[in-house]
Amino acid sequence: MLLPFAVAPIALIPGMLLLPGAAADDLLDAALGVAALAPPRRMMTPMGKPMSAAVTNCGELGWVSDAAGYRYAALDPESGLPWPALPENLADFAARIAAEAGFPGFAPDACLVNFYEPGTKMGQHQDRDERDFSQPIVSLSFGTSAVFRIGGLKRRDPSTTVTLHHGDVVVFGGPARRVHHGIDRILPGHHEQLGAKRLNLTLRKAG
Ligand code: MD3
Ligand code: FE
Repeated sequence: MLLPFAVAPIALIPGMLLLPGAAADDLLDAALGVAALAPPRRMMTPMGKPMSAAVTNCGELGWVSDAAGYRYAALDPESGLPWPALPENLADFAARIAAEAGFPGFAPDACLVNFYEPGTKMGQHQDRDERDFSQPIVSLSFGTSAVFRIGGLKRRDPSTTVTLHHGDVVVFGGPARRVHHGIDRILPGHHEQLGAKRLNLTLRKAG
């Protein structure tokens, strides 16, 4: 049997496990393949403002935002086509990491891909468009580093920050699944494939 974790996991808050550098570059390559098929775009918030991050998706379902609200959709509204398939290495990696974190049987059907330029951020929010909050979310970060803010279940709860680096993986489950969170700042830096950008993947069971 393989060792449970290749790197020592760090419990950030109950239910939130950071695995520094656990994601290898083949997972980044898979994400860039998805972006080549379904180009990242800045979606409109229901309030009519463009989101800061450019997003795309792969898998059976993709997260979309427009004047009608936030939801998961089987078709890319830009092309009218199904989202690209969820690459097998990403699905397998997320399932393995989730199982090791105490969530056996995680079978992601959606992967949201966020691209951040320097100077962009993502405001504090909860992820609540998924059907079953007993299912975790697995996040992979690539490229330049970012200041990730972790709050609590209520918007006004105290928050802390942690910097996420290239290859870092975070599992959000159990009591951490519904906490407020956001990206305060993208740090300056350079990556061979991504330049100054940061790429974040979140693997989810949405449907
Ligand atoms: C905590 N993305 O896509 S990943 C998002 O770096 C999102 O692009 C950020 O928040 C990013 O919704 C943060 C970390 C993350 C993702 C999902 C969570 C943290 C979470 C769901 C529940 C709790
Ligand atoms: Fe989120």
